[in-house]
Amino acid sequence: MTIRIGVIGTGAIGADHARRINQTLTGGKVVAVTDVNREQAEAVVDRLQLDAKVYDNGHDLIAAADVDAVLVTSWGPTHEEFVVAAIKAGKYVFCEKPLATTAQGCFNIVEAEQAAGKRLVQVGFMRPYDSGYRQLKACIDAGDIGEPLMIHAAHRNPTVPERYITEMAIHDTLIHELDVFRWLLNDDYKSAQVIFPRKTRYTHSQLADPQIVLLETVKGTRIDVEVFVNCQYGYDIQCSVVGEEGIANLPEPQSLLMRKGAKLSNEILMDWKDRFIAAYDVELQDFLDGCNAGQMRGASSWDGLAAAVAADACVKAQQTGQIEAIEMPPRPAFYA
Ligand code: NAI
Ligand code: NAD
Ligand code: ISE
Repeated sequence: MTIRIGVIGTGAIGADHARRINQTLTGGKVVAVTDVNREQAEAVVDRLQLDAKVYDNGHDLIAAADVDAVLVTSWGPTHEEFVVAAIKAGKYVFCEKPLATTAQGCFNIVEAEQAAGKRLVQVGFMRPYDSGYRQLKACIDAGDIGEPLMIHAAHRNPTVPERYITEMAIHDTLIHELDVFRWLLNDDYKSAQVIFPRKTRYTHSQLADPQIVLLETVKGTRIDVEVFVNCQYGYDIQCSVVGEEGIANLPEPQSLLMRKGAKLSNEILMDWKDRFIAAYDVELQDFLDGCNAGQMRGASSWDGLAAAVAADACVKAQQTGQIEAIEMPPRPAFYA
């Protein structure tokens, strides 16, 4: 069956996901779009030649009888409202990260989903679908480097838009690490601390950049993550897991090794769309297949909540300068 999809938010990733659903993946078709900037939604319909109706707002799109499932790709602070509405309408919903910008927002979603009696939500954490991270996890799970003791990681963007502010380094950017390390280590977090190095001149007064986040897991693994979102030189994701018997590094994306002008060089990608292109494809195909099978897979609302609980503690740690505790509530059987 072809799943008829409605897309809320036709910005960078909304448009990219609409493209992949209609042109790359199987089993789905975009039939409805909406954006607070209506002209942009119309331009995306035009550019991608979508046979899709443009709705005035997300709620009308969710209610539309010919929309089977919803993609929430609007700005983070709008996610909770649309995800809860989709759940109440009994529709499957793929929500880009973060599920909500606070743990409370995620709690509200988890409660709505449990009241609906069935998993309806997949969160857009695509890294567990990336082949590099899958290799890393397979290596850890096989015990190839012994128990993981430390992780050194970096999440670097060349630049970010002006509206990106200090706390977004956590709930918009670090949120990927907060998700993927739980999955990689099969562990939860215990505490967080945030350290602010000297500021880059490429930032502005509302954004402390770079930041270093120090995490401790329940099992005692220590993690340091550099979040640097105006690094200029590229989109660069690094992850090095130090174990008892060896070190496993996230593979670099494949790129041409070039000899030219007395230099030996590899290209570094500039855009997350390219860095994780294959992972987004597999992730969204999994969502479409899940809609068809009547069973959601991938990251659940509970995973979204777990990342948000850790993110709240990191935001608090940004403000206090202290080590902040991370306390996960017990996992309901619904999400076992
Ligand atoms: P963007 O700013 O390019 O697009 C967001 C769009 O949502 C804009 O067109 C805006 O007009 C629209 N919008 C905002 N509020 C709305 C509302 N109430 N109703 C309808 N439309 C609304 O941002 P971008 O980069 O596409 O990010 C969108 C979401 O996707 C964010 O949650 C972001 O965190 C996530 N994202 C995830 C990535 C990943 O790697 N998984 C990569 C990039 C973004
Ligand atoms: P799985 O599908 O049984 O999931 C394992 C557990 O991990 C579940 O409890 C789930 O809640 C949790 N989980 C899933 N996504 C998470 C996330 N983002 N953060 C934290 N926890 C998360 O086991 P699996 O085989 O590891 O598959 C994970 C996902 O990857 C599945 O959705 C699967 O369809 C997909 N997958 C992709 C590929 C690929 O080649 N890309 C291969 C196999 C599986
Ligand atoms: C963006 O929303 C993403 O999710 C990207 O993967 C991340 O690198 C970036 O910092 C976010 O703003």
